[in-house]
Amino acid sequence: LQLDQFKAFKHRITRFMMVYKFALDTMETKIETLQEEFQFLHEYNPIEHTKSRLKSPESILKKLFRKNLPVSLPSIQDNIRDIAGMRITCSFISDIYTIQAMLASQTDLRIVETKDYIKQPKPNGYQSLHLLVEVPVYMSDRQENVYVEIQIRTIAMDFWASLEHKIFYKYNQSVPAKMLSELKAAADAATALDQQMERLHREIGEIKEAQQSDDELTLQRIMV
Ligand code: 0O2
Repeated sequence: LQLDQFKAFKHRITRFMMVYKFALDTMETKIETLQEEFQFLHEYNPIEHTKSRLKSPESILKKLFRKNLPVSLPSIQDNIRDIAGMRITCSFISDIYTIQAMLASQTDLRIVETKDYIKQPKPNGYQSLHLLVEVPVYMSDRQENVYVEIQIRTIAMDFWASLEHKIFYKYNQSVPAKMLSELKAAADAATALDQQMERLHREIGEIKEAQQSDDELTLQRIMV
């Protein structure tokens, strides 16, 4: 490869990846806005934390090879849909669906695919809600619709997935059977914990609501 050819290639790749970074920036701003407004309206924040990442060129190439796909920018654009990825960790299961509904109502976002591994966990116990969204990105000379993969999960689901991922790679992807069944049991324990927390959350909400209507009644009596 000549130096000027290499420079041109690097320029193309950088510009290609830039679009995904802008799509992630757009999604981050959207989530921050939702979070702030939700906090203001309901005095409660449904999001514990968010994390965004761009897939490394090495991982992109590995995925192309694994799936036997052509190595070219159009092929990457069409086939690798998780170049831009965002993970949203929520406090409670219901928060996950609240976020999903809020995103679904945004007219400039298109939800291309939904994989609900909470209603139907993977056989190993993995749980998360995956949304593939198409985000418009406005460049100096054109508009591009860019895929962003959003994974929404609770703290317990995230805890499980992070450790499972580490174990999976530690054992070079062939985890001993005993460990697999222990991981599945740990996923069930995480589900039980999430369900218990959800019940507590609902009860606290009901108490808060009753308290609020009591306060409103008292205020009305004072005003009369
Ligand atoms: P990374 O490093 O997190 O990006 P795809 O391979 O994406 O074309 P697939 O497998 O149908 O197709 O996608 P799916 O089911 O939406 O899952 C993709 C991502 O979900 C994975 O990305 C993981 O982040 C996460 N995930 C899915 N299954 C599991 C699991 O069993 N354990 C854990 N810990 N995470 C999981 P990548 O590309 O594998 O990796």
